[in-house]
Amino acid sequence: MAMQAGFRRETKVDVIVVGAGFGGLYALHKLRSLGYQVEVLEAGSGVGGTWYWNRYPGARCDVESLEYSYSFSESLQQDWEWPERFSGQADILRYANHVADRFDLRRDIHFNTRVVSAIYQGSSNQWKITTDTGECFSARFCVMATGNLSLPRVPNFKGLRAFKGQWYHTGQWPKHKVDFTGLRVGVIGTGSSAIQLIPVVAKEAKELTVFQRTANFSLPSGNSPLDRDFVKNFKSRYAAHRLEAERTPFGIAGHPPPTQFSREATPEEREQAYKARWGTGGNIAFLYAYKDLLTDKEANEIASEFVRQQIRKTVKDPAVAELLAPKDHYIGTKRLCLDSGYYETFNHSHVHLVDVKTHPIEEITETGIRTSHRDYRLDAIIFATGFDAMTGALLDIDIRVEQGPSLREHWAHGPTTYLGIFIAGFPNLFMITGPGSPSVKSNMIAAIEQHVDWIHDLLARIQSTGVNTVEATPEAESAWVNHVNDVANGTLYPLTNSWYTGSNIPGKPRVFMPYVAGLDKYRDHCAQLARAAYPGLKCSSPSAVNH
Ligand code: FAD
Ligand code: N01
Repeated sequence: MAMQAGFRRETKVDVIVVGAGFGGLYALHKLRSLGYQVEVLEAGSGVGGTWYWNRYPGARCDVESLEYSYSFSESLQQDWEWPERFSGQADILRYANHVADRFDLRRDIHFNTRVVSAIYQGSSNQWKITTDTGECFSARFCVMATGNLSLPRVPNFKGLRAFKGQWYHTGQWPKHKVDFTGLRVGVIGTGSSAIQLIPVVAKEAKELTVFQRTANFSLPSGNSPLDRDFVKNFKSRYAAHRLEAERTPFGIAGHPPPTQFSREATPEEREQAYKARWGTGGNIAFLYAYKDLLTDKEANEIASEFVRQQIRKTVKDPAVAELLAPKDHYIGTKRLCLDSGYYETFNHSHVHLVDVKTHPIEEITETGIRTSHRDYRLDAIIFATGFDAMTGALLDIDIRVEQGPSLREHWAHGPTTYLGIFIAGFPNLFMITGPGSPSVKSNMIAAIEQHVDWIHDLLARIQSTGVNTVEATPEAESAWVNHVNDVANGTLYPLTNSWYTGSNIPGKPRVFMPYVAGLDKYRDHCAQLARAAYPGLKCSSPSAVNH
C-alpha cells in the first residue's frame, strides 16, 4: 500500500528486512509464513550478501559446504549439489540465487537500494525507513540483516587518489574478471581474504608483493572435489547431521568435543594429535585437539609452535618463514585461516614479503606504495584490509527513536545488546547475528537460522496476543552484556587485537563483541527464554507476551 508522506511516496508494509544475504533471504521466507507483508531492501544488485560482494580470486568458505548451507528445507538440501568440500564464491552465489528463485523471494526484494535511516515513531509504532533512492517505507517491525562483514574498510592512506594504477578491495570486488597477467601487484593485508587470494593472484602476476603488518595462522584446507558416494551417504543422514550440529558449539557436526587437557598429554602425544589434524581441513578439528587451547596460554603456545614449525618446514627462505610465523597472538583468537598453498607461494621468486610493522606504509604514490624504508612500483594494489565488522553496517544507518537517542549514541562506548538480537530502547527492531550473539564464532548459516526461527516464534506469539511493541529492558541488556564479557574473559580471545574487538578500526571502542559460550548453549538459553514467556522483554500492550 502506497501513500504520500511529504514529497515522498511511502510504502507501508508489516516488516522491513535490510539485507539480502543468507540472513535476509531466510528472514523473508520465514516471516512471510506468518502472513506478514515483508519487503527486503538490499544495496547490491543481487542476492547473496558476502558472496555477492567478495568475488576476489580464491574466495571460498571455510566451513564445509554440506554444512555451510540452509537446513530449513529437506528437499533443498537433498537437491542441491555442492561441487567441492569448501566451495568457491561463484558456487555459493549460485546457491543463494537458487534459493531466491526456489522460494520465490525476488518479488519482495528491492535491489540497488541502500537504507540510510530507520527512525521509530512512537506515536504510530512504525519504523520509517528511507533509502538512497529517495524511497520511504513504513513498517511495524524492522529486521537488520545487514551482515557482520559487509562494510569494507580501506585504510586512510595518504595519496590513494594519486595512484595511477587500478586498485581493488576484496570485499567490493568487480563483477568482471580482473586480469593480473604481466602486472606488478601489491596486496595489503594477510587476513583470511589475502591468504585465499595470494596463491591465485601469484599465478598471474609478474611480481607479487605482500605487505604484511601481522602474520596470521593458517592451516591447509585439504579442499577437494566432493566424492559422489560420500555425498550420497551424507545426504541419507542429512537430518541427523543437522541435529548433531545443533548440539555443538560451532554448529558443525562430525567433530567430537575434546576430552583431554593439553597438559594431560605427553609432548609426543601432542605432536601426534596436531600432526593427525594438520591438512585434514577445518579449523575446528585443530582447535578441538584439547579442551584448553582457547583458555590456557601454555596449551595455546604449544599448538601455535606446532604451526610455526610447519611454516618453517614449508617456506624455504628462513627469514621469510620467520616473518610469516605469527608470534604476537594466540592461535584461534583470530579467525583461523584455511588456505590452498599460501605458505608455498612464498617459495616463488616473483613473490615478495614486506614487513610493514617494522617499516609502515607511509603513503600511496602515483606509482605504488612508499614505506618508511623504500618505494615499491606497482601496477595494481589489492586492499585485503578487512571490514568495520559487526557494528559497521548498523552504524552506517542512522537508526534512532524519534525524540530519543540514536544507535550511535547508545553504542558510543561499544555495542550493548540483549542476546545480540535486541537493543534496549529500540522497539520492534531485531538484529540477525548481532554483536553479543555467537554469530561469527560459528557456522554462520546455522546461527542465522537459529535467530530467524526464534524471532519468527516471538512474532507468532505477538500476533496471537495482540501486543503492539516488544523491546529489551535495560536491565536485561546490561545483564546480557555482563554475561557476554564474563564468558569472554574466561578465554584468551579478548587478549588479541582483531576485528572481534574492533581494534582494527582506529578510534572504535575496544570491546570483545561475539558471544563465545557456543551456539549450542546459546540455542538452549534462547529456547528456555521462549518457554518462560520471554523474560527480559517488555511489551507495550496490557496483554503483553510475558505477562
Ligand atoms: P551478509 O552476507 O553480509 O549480507 C548483508 C547484506 O546486507 C549485504 O548484501 C549488504 O549489501 C546488505 N546491506 C548492508 N547494509 C545495508 C544497507 N544500509 N542498506 C541495504 N542493504 C544493506 N561464515 C561462515 O560461517 N563460514 C564461512 O566459510 C564464511 N566465509 C566467509 C568468507 C568471506 C570472504 C567473508 C567476508 C565472510 C565469510 N563468512 C563465513 C561470514 C559470512 O559473512 C556469513 O557466513 C554470511 O554469509 C552472512 O550472511 P548475512 O546475511 O548475515 O550478511
Ligand atoms: O580481513 P582481516 P579479511 N596497514 O581484518 C591488514 C571472514 N573471511 O577480509 O592484523 C597494513 O582479517 C591487517 O593487519 P593487522 C573471516 O571471518 C573468511 O582478511 O591489523 N595492514 C590484516 O592483515 C575473516 O576473519 C574467509 O595488523 C593493514 C588485514 O589487513 C573476516 O572475513 C575468507 C592495515 C585484514 O585482515 C575478515 O577477513 C575471507 C594497514 N593500515 C574472509 N589495515 C574464509 O576463508 C589493515 N591491515 C571463510
